[in-house]
Amino acid sequence: MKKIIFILLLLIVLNGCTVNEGKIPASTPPVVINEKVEEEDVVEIDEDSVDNNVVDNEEQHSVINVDEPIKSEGISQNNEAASNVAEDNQKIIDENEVVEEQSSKEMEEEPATSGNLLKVSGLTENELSLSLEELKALDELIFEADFYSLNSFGTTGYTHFKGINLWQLLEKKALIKNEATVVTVVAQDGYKMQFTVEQVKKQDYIDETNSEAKYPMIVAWEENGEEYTPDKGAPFKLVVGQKEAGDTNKPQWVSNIDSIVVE
Ligand SMILES: Nc1nc2c(c(=O)[nH]1)N[C@H]1C(S)=C(S)[C@@H](COP(=O)(O)O)O[C@H]1N2
Ligand SMILES: [Mo]
Repeated sequence: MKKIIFILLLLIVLNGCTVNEGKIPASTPPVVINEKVEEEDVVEIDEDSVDNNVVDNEEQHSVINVDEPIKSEGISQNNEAASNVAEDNQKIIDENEVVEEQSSKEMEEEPATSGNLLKVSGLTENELSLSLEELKALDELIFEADFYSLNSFGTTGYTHFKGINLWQLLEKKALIKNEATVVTVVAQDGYKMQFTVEQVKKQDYIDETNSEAKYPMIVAWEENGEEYTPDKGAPFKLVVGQKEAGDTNKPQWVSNIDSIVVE
């Protein structure tokens, strides 16, 4: 009988031990780490990460991705884990590249938004670099009207613009030279439209829906009663009517003009 009780006790103790062996010691933070493995989709977690008791998600992320590639150089028995780590690391590098591109773009755009000057250069007696306020002060050159637009998809519309007569700006303020033949309007995003001097000189662009309309090319700073705000780029838009009925004039409207180059 004693023997039977002893065997029973022994079985209970042994059974208890197997259960306990399956458990992770209470001193480690198993729940967090195990969840972490699923969340991060990391195939392998090494002992170091557990021992470090890294609990914070962000920190652990960086511990796994930054430290592991260095460690994996010495671990040859698990190529899959190493390549996973390498992939993960590549992801981090790519993300950093994107961040760097964004920040350098911001840096490029910063002077533009703080400067936002309309430049006129090339074959002129007077190179111009005008702020919005300076442009608005050229009262006698201001033109305002509803412009009809047609784009390449056939979309039409009317937009009220207020701005400066471009030919008069070139003739009276920039003092364009006689030998000039081409005017290129360049936007901050690199978009540009090229015109002959004759095209810029023309003061009777049409609206195919309104036989009375006659428009010059203008550099507008106000659209439908609202001024462009400098935080959205240089507040100058080239606006031009149609040469003839069916002329798709909208693509010629250059937003955020940076400079006008005369050649
Ligand atoms: N700076 C700049 N201006 C631009 C463009 C551009 O990409 N960049 N696209 C042009 C084209 S193709 C069209 S149809 C119109 C579109 O004007 P919206 O953006 O006001 O519709 O802007 C024109 N002006
Ligand atoms: Mo367009």
